[in-house]
Amino acid sequence: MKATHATLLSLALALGATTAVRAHTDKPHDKKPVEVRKEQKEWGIAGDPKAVKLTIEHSAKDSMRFSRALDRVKLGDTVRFVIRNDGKLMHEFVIGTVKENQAHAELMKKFPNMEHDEPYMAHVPPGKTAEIVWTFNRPGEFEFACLIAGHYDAGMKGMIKVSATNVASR
Ligand SMILES: [Cu+2]
Repeated sequence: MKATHATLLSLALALGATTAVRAHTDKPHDKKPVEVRKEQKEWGIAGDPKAVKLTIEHSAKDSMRFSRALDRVKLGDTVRFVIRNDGKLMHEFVIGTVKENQAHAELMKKFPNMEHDEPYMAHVPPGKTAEIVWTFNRPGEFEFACLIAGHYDAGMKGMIKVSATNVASR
């Protein structure tokens, strides 16, 4: 048992203890979790960086807009989203269904300091860049949005269309 414990401990240290046991701390979520939970969602699943097919860049602006309002991807594609914050405010990029994002945005209004971090979210401080690697293994129309209180309602969102057939352009 001792050996197992020591092994786990050294593993935790190797991974970075703060990220390994990162559940509900007071730390700002500026670090990517080391261990990505691969949980199937309606809008896909956390992707493997080695499987990236396509990189989509977004710029987040204080005008409460992203630089793109529509992304088209193909079913099965693993996409690297690179989100640059060109504003002076904190922004984020959260992928989900419209319903999920709306519910989440409401929650963020009630609890503006709510801790949330998932593989389909990026929290991007001003001047910084963050990435999400996501595999779209479900067809449909999804949404990317900034769920910071007030930003979603101001229109800081866009669509991701995942088509099962070939798309002519993106
Ligand atoms: Cu925002």
